[in-house]
Amino acid sequence: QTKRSDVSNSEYAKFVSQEVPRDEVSILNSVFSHLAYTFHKNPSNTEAMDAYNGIAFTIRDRLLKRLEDTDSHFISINAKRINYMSMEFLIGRTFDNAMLALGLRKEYSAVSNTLGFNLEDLIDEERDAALGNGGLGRLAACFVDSMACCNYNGWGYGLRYRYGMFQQQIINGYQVEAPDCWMDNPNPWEFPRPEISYKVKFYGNIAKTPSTSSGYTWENAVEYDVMAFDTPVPAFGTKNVGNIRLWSCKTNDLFDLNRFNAGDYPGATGNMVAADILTYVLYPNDNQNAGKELRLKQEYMFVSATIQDIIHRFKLTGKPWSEFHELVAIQLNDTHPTLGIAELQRILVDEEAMSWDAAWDIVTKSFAFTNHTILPEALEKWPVPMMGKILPRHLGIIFDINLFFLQHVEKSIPSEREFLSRISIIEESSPQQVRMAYLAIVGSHRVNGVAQIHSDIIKATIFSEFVKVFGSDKFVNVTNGVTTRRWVNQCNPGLSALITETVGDESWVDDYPKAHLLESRVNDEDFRKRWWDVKQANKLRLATYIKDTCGITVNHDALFDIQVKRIHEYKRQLMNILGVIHRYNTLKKMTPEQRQDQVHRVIIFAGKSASGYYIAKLIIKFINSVADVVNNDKDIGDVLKVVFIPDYCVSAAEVIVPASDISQHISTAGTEASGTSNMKFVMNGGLILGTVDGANVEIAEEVGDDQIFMFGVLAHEVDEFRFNLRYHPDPLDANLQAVYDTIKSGVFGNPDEFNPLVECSHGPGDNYLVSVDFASYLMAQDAVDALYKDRESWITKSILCGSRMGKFTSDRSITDYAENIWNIEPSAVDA
Ligand code: B1N
Repeated sequence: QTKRSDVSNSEYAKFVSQEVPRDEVSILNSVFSHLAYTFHKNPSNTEAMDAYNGIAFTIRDRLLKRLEDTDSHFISINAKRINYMSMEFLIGRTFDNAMLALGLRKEYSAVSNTLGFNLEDLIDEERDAALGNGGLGRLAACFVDSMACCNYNGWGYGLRYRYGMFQQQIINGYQVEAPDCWMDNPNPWEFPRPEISYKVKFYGNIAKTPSTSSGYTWENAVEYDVMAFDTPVPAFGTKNVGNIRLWSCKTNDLFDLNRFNAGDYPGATGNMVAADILTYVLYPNDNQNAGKELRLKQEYMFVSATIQDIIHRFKLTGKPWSEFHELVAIQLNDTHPTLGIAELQRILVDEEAMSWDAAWDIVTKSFAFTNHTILPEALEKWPVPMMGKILPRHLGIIFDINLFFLQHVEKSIPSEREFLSRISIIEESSPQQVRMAYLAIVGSHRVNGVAQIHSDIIKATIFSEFVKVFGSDKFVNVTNGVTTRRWVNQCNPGLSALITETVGDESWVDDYPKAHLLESRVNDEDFRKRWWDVKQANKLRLATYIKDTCGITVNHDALFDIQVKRIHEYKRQLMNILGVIHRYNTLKKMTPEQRQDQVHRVIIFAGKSASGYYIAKLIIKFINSVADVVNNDKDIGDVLKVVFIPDYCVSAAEVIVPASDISQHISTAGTEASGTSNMKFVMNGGLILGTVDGANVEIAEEVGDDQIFMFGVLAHEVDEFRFNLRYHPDPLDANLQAVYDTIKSGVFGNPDEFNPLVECSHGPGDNYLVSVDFASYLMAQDAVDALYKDRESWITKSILCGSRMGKFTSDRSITDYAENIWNIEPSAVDA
């Protein structure tokens, strides 16, 4: 029992109920106070990093106050809470975002000037919180932002990795990975909560015992204390503040003093390291399942602490278990947190003395599951022996869940053994495997895909048998979205000013469909010129960034053609660079006069490869080798430049996205579940060149087919083309053959090195249909050139695109989830 002083009705209570002052003088004083007393600085030794810290801590004070108020508000009205469980939160920087959300950016700009610094420079002092790989992690961050902005009671739950997404260096054209030591600096945005901790167990065995209602206990397990760290999420246009609760182990009491005294230092710290290492690193795989034992432990540690915390908070309401699902919704961001289903069931039957059926009813009413990919290599499966060793009780529970599920199926639809083995949660391979997606479907009341085409595909393919079992209504679509706070208002001040002027105020920032008003100005000469100028200024900003990071000078008057995303065969960066070689060949054949007549292009790549993904890494090297040749070719000059920007991350994206004329989203049809950068680029007035895949389809519906460059085979044709490539290949496209000849000539370096790329882009090795789509890709690129020469038409399309993206804000996605899956209502703190 902890001793508590009774401070209710005291001066203390009065103090915390006050608004934190918002005027410049008070802010400046609080900055001075943090500099002097939090950071031990004085006027003669305050550097940019210190100024950033001092200022950030005053923002932190203001956020914390709002976080407390938000929490008390939702507790006082017994609001249902969304628990968004995600192994990844790709947050990026918080400083600028928070100032904008608090509506204090002007004040802070003045304060930093008083300290002798430019606010923009201080913004660059912050390191990204890169606790995610790509789209899936960034989506989670956008969703927490939107839950807060839309006044929903929603928290993110995740892991506090010591090393986030690795830093990518490019050395001799190759990707080299370095650890992301993002915790080296003080982190103003996190609050350690040592008072919030839970025991998480691994290993041990199951014993039969009459003392629990289930008749089982989990014994002889290794136990760790897992502790919470809270990261408040600033929200624009409301006093509500969101929260991301991240877990890591407490390790101090695992130190073995006796071994230390005996001189056995590794032994003395062995248990500490074993606990600490659980949250050392984010696995750097996007759309790939490495299947490592440590990853399974991470998943369970995350899930167990989160479910215990959810139960703890539920119990504080004093409500009966039967109302659990009315107060709690749990969203699984892909299968990574799926063990939560078994964990909640375990706690209810083993520790809360509930019957299996009553517990299962609660579980299935609370959980919902989002699928983000159909790539087979990404679908999580865990070997039964591995799970049995680490989580013996959960494995037993999963077998029981499966047993009852299969019995139910047998009863409701007369089925053959074959059918049962196809839908079984346990795959009968050797060793047996637990199919996590199937467990997630069986344990959830809703399953959703992330764009219409993707939701249709999962129902027709990987989950089709489950549609037969559960009916079609369990499977829904929620098209992804992105937060306009970060991806328009923060990253593109020039465009934001134009929208604000058009709308009349800043209300569009959290009501993005209002941006459609831009369309009314499409024929206004002055507006069109300013629209163009904003884009040119953003391109100049990116050109400077490219100069700083790559040492390459590019002309910002050229067409900026951008493909930035994780490097993956299905995303087809390879097709892009093969197209660049074709362009290079074509230019080389021209006279200097003809060349100067061509649209000048800067082709920009960025993105990380998983560290063990050989072909993806080779693609990076290949892009850099081609870039070297093209950029140093005197004949070519400014007509074509190729750039690979290293270390793509959220803060780099904030510079890159507003600067595109065209961006490429060219995955093989049916492979990209949604994509979210496509939305960001178009919101910022960029056009897109894309395949009929993911959210491209819905973007085209919204902005109009004429506004978008689409090409390539359709999803339903892919299998047939694959089959033909294998057994009845067409002769190779002449342009592609010429590109291969150039590679084989050795101009880009040793052709043997790049031969695997030739082999996987045509014939039976061409799994992603590069050779099939190549001709139509080049035609689409020609159409891009033609339109860019007609500047007025280009500007019109750009404005129409920018104005018609209202659907793709994550506020809309979150409202869809709230209404169709979570069944919750918003409530504002100050309402
Ligand atoms: O999720 C994004 C989508 O917009 C993208 O299309 C999709 O590729 C991405 C295992 C994944 N799907 N699967 C992953 C990430 C990490 C991991 O360990 C799979 N990421 C996506 C948001 O819906």
